Amino acid sequence: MTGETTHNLRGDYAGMRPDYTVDQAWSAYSPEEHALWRRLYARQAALVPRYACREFIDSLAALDFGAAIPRFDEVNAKLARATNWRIVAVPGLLPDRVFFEHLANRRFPVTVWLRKPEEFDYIVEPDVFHDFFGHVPLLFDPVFADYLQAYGRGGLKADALGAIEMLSRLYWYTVEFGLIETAQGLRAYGAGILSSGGELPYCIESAEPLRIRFDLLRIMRTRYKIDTFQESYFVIGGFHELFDATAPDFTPHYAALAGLEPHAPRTVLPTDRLAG
Ligand code: HBI
Ligand code: FE
Repeated sequence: MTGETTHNLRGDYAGMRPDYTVDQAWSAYSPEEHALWRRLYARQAALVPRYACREFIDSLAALDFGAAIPRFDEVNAKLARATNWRIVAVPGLLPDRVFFEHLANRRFPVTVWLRKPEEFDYIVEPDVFHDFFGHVPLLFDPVFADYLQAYGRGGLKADALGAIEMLSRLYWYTVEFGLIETAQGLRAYGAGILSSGGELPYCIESAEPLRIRFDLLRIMRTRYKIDTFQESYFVIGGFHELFDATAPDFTPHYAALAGLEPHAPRTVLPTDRLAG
């Protein structure tokens, strides 16, 4: 979301603080919402052992938040000890700059509202299930946690250089829809996949999508679609690869890509190394 407005979004932005955070009114969640949370959790938890990366599986097992919508302050006590991150409650999608500012300070924004039962299979905007189930477990992995903070810092610089669109592709093809090569084969680490009932098996088993080895410039030049399963996935060998690739300053990358036509999501380039 690169627009600066938060209009026509679902969340209640009225009472938020200047940094866009709100309180998680945990007692306001209804029994029906906790029941929907349990159904969403049960569906994904059944898929995770076969399709998620080891770091996600281990962290999910240690957290144990399947019985009800989690209390953010309870998880924050554990998260602070693990990687000095914490989650902050927000009304929903944030303007890019605000979002980057939180990540740069090891704060992950988690939406407070839960989808409706009829959105069980698909939701457009991230809700508390997408944000919490999809993103929070990997905040407990030290390398991934450092990558995310580096991403946030990079985002603030990208904002100043007008390069946010290229950087949001990196977020999309790693943090949201990334795949990782493991000894057991391809696994998912992207939150958009891990929180999706259909895309989690699809991204590993389907012959449809392209699976391309991670290539930073290639990713920053590749468009993505937000309302279908991905047509291309990018594959890393480990979280260190993400962290190392994004350590150097991106200014030369932005200069190299400036003015070049972005690739459509389904493009295959002669330089692509296909994986899996
Ligand atoms: N806001 N709350 C929230 N969560 C996100 O994942 C998010 C966002 N704003 C912008 C955004 N993601 C992406 O455009 C990033 O690439 C910046
Ligand atoms: Fe997300």
